[in-house]
Amino acid sequence: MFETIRYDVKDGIAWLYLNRPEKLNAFIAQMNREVKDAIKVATFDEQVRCIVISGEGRAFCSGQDLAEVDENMDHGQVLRDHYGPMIKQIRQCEKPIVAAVNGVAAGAGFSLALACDFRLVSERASFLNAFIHVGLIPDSGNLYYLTQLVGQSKAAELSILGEKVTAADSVAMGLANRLIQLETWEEDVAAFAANLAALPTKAIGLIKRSLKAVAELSFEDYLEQEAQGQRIAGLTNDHREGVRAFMEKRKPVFSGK
Ligand code: LHQ
Repeated sequence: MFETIRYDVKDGIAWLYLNRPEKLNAFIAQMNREVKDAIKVATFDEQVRCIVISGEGRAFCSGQDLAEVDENMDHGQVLRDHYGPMIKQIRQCEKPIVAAVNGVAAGAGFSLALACDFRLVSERASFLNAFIHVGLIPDSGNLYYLTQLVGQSKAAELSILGEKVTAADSVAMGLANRLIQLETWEEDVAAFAANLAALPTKAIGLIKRSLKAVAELSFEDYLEQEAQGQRIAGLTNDHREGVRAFMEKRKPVFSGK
């Protein structure tokens, strides 16, 4: 079904691996399209309660494949046609999405990691806003997310100086959530994803909706959006199960419904 990515679903988790390791998983249009399509499939697959994006080989993603860039390319149109739809598909998804950053995330690869809800970094990971080194500006939603995560000043520094951020520094500056040792990388990522897949999936989606609303709505409208979200959450089986489990002094078992 896919050629530039690997996509598998197991135990409620959709695993999406960027799969052009010889190019450090650089994007070509087909890969933009396949990531978008896989996220769409995962969004509508009732079995899926968490999505993990990672890279085959030593890199997460090195951004646009520069071998595909020539003077005939309209970079704006490439964003409208390929990168924008991919990032929007990720933003529309109400399931938790984890970027398991196994190596360097550069250019639009950095943007892809930023669009996810969580960034787990291995000791080998790094982030690089590489755009400046090829005379471009951060794209694919990069600065929208980056400024929210690290603030204007740090976002300016990372984008204009284009210096590499190490895994440890990325956690310290709030860019990444957890640093994971190499020896336990696979099992710790799997455990993080399994935990997410066992939480109340509908409530997670509604939290994601509220987090987006913070940036988009006035306070009045936000409070109304929050009330609508809580109304929906209050009608879920998982809410009932959570309350019942608390009263019965046992661990809840959430179904995602
Ligand atoms: C690559 C790439 C790559 C091709 C490594 N392309 N081959 C949107 C709209 C329209 C147009 C333009 O772009 C965009 C968005 C963007 O993403 S612009 C930014 C594009 N990305 C970059 O500028 C990053 C370029 N890559 C690098 O700076 C380095 O390769 C990093 C820092 C990612 C990794 O460095 P190293 O670990 O030292 O690896 P390397 O440089 O030796 O790369 C290994 C191979 O992968 C090498 O090929 P080779 O045949 O010599 O082994 C590279 O040429 C190839 N590669 N990134 N983006």
